[in-house]
Amino acid sequence: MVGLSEYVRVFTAVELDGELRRAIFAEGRELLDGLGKSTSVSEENLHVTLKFVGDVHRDELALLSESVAECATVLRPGHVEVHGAGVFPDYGRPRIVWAGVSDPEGILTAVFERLNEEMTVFGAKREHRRFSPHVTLARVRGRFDGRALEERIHRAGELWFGSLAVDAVTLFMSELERGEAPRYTALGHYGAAP
Ligand code: 3AM
Repeated sequence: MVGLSEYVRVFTAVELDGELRRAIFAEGRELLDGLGKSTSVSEENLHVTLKFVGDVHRDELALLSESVAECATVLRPGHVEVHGAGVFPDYGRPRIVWAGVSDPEGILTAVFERLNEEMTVFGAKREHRRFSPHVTLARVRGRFDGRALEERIHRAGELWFGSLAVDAVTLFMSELERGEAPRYTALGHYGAAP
């Protein structure tokens, strides 16, 4: 059983195309340059999380995939816009630096709401906060000048990254290795009902 755990850490997300990832990553580097301790999400790992599920037993993966597929049937294919940047929870003590995702038609929110209900069957915590779609650029780790970041974001004006075609939900496995970037592997893609 070397390296094989019975449990896998999984989450659902919308993938970004390569061009968007490149643009977002490059801008993120500029925004964060010299501001202090943060860990940037690698270019290949950039995504829009829908619902974090957590550790699920391998034996449950087939059922979980079916459930994600069922949730994805509420997806109305369309576009969302990736623009702007900000932090969670606030510039005074930022923890997450993000690129914004606007979803005026609520296509991501609709799927999130289904997943938020259905994933509780697999041990996920129901999220009570309003869903705020975003692309995490970096996690702040220590001394970091949040006010300087606020100023930079303000000065940058309206950062525009691009339009994202949403037509599927991806179930990702996340493998965490101490001191290394998490490794995300797509276990399945689930599209809208035809
Ligand atoms: O893409 P973002 O950064 O919004 O923060 C984690 C990341 O979201 C989140 O799941 C995504 C993939 O790792 N995440 C990790 N642990 C979590 C937890 N215990 C979590 N979200 C909620 N609860």
